[in-house]
Amino acid sequence: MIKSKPVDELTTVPPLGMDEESVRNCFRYYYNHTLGRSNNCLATHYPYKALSYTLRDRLMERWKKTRSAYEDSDCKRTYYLSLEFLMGRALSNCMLNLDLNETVQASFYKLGLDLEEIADSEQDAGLGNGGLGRLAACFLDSCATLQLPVKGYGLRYEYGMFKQRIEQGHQIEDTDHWLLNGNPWELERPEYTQRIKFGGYTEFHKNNKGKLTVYWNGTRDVLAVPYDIPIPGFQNGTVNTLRLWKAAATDEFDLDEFNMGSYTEAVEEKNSAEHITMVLYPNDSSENGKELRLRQQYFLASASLQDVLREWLFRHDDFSQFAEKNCFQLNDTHPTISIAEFMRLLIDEHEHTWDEAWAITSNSMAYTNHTLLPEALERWSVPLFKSLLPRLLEIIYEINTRFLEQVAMHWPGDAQRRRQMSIIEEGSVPQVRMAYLAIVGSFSVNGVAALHTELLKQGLFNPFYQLWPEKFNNKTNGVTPRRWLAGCNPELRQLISKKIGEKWIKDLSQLKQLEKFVHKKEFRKQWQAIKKSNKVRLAALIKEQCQVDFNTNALFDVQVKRIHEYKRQLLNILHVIHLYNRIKAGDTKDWTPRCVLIGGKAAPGYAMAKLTIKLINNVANIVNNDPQAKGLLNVAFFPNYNVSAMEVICPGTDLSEQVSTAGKEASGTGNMKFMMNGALTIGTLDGANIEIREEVGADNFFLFGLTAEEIDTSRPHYDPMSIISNDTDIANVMQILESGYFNQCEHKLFEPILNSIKSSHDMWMTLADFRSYIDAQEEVAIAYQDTEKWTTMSIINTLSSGKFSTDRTMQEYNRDIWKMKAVPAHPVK
Ligand code: 26Q
Repeated sequence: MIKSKPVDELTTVPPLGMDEESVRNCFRYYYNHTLGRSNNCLATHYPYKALSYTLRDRLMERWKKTRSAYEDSDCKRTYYLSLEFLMGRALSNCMLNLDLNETVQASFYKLGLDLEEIADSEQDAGLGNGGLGRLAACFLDSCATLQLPVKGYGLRYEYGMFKQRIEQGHQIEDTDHWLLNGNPWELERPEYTQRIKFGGYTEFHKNNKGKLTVYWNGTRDVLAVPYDIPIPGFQNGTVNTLRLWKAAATDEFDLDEFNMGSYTEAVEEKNSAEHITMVLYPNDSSENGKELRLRQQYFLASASLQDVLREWLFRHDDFSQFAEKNCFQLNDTHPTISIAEFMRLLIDEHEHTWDEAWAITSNSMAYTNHTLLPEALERWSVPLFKSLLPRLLEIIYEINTRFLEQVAMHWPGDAQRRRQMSIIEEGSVPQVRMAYLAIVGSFSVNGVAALHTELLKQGLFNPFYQLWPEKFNNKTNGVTPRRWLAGCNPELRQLISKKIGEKWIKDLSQLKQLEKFVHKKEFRKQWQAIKKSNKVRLAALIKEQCQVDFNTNALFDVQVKRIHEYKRQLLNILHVIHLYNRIKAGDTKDWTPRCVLIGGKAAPGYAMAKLTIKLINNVANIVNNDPQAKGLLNVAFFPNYNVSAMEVICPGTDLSEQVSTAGKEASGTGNMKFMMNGALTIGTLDGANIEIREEVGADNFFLFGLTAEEIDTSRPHYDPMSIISNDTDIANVMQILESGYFNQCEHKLFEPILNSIKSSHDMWMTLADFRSYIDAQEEVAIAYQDTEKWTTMSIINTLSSGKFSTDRTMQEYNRDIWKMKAVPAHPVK
């Protein structure tokens, strides 16, 4: 930290002005007075905290004005229920949205503090695995910017996504204790604590009016304490809320144990209550069936629904208008237990009949699906459900019985249909199929890209589509242009704004206006200079994180995302090996120097994904240390890929790798961040790649590989061994891998990978696309040599990325599903 001047003491509360002096005084007050730091304190943490408080104060009044505007207008609201919100850092985002960037910069200059270093010391809020969690964060940003009354509900995990280290090429997981030094962005709200039931049994009694009433007794209860996080819109006075629940023990002891003298054992029970929000599950692509995960899901659902009902009843006498005025958007099946919980609350606690409760529930729930992988569809064992949530299981059975009557009416006499569509899957251990519960209990079911929605309708959920075609709709994902262009690429922001003004930040379709400048010499030069400068920044980060030198004149070829077989990081590394073979064979005429960056976390229990990381690291090690490859090819594995890393990576990327097996990636959103920042895509016709290619034009996209349909039709005859024997490049890649060249002291280490590539049952059909991939990469290499052509393509990528703003996505959700009116915040005096 550069600190040439002391931070003068200030002990009176300064005004909340947005000018430089007020901001500086407020910072001084917090730094010296509230935090009690002296001038010679060197840690970046305290200035970070003092600045955060300074900004938070300025959010606070806007937060209240937003809340009162929503209350006064009695507007319709939406609740985004999600087990994940991958928020990343808050501070610089807050400065951007309050338009305080330059002001704070000026204050810090006067104080002699380094703003960048201080902003960099903020921990990422890593409360998500990947795409689905980051999407939730981008959605909140867009809703605040569009002034839509949307509140996020999630869990306040004590430990977020694990931190990844690489040791001898292997992934090592460290815990992410992100709250250790406190979180200046959260506001505890103990007055809204909710009580959540677990376990116990149900009893049926007639109440005094002769009505049959269900009591859920003998439960072990846990408290849910809310923490609110402000979500500022872009320079519009709106501040929405993300409410995260923390689990806390009730003050009740197990009195028997207590009286028997087992004081500590009785207190220990507190521990198990608080475990519920201890840790985020780090697997993002397979169901895991663990009891604690079901506890988390129910805890979120019950706390959030009770909270919404409490607020509703504060202002309304009954539920007659509830579904008109409220909508719950379920982020995948993870919060789907909400459907049964809402039924329970309405029937057992608010005395509604089944039919009334069902009308309210099924008209207020909407479900978003994020995966086509059958192994990722959540199922819970009936016995587990029964022991943990006995009342909810009864309700699910009743929902299913009534639903199957509908199926029987639609397909009379078709027992197979009923079995196929049943929410309860029969078997030795019967299972609750959460996706089916979500479809049955929601008025809207959406996929996250055009192809994905089509595949849901024609494949996975086809029987449901036949029954209720009107429920199904597509909502192509997006990313917020605030964080993913204006925030992470300030130089490009400035250049764009100089040409077309600042309006594009709130209306990304305006980037089209850059068309006028595509062929302007000066503009192109600046475009190139900015890409270069972002590559320099990225290269420095790679040097620091990976100890690998990336030459900024080379093509920066990047694949960052969770490590999974379907995403085919293997295909990428096989191509690297192919390039290396060419170098070794002296086949380097007209070579395009290339630096390949791969990053991402593997689920801790996913052996193949972890072995892929090891292979990438081993190949990197050999290639980077081979003098023959020097200046031609470099490879690095980026450790602990997260939101903040992406903010440096995407602006410095030339080539974005989106190479999943067609039909497997629901949408992808990294692809959109790269495109916005002027990277070109090499990709398959999968997920949102298809729409990216449509927007940018086939000439500005490097396409390869089989289509989803071709994958399906060729799967039965897939013969990787014959592909190997008929293609010498591929044979050479397999040969060097099998020779143990990349695992010289680690005999047979990569055997599982080699076997899966060579297997005719390889689910991901890696070799089916390898030749086409090599050829497309060769086209990339040639295109990159023509700097002028590449620059044109890069500009066209950015100016065509308007569709992929979450502002557009949110407007579509609102138009088709939520049907809310925008509500401007009351002005701040
Ligand atoms: C399930 C059961 C138990 C524990 C964890 C999970 C779990 C957690 C996270 C399952 C899945 C996820 C996350 C999935 C995800 O991120 N999917 C991605 O969603 C993006 C946003 O729609 C898409 O762009 C990606 O294509 C999709 O893979």
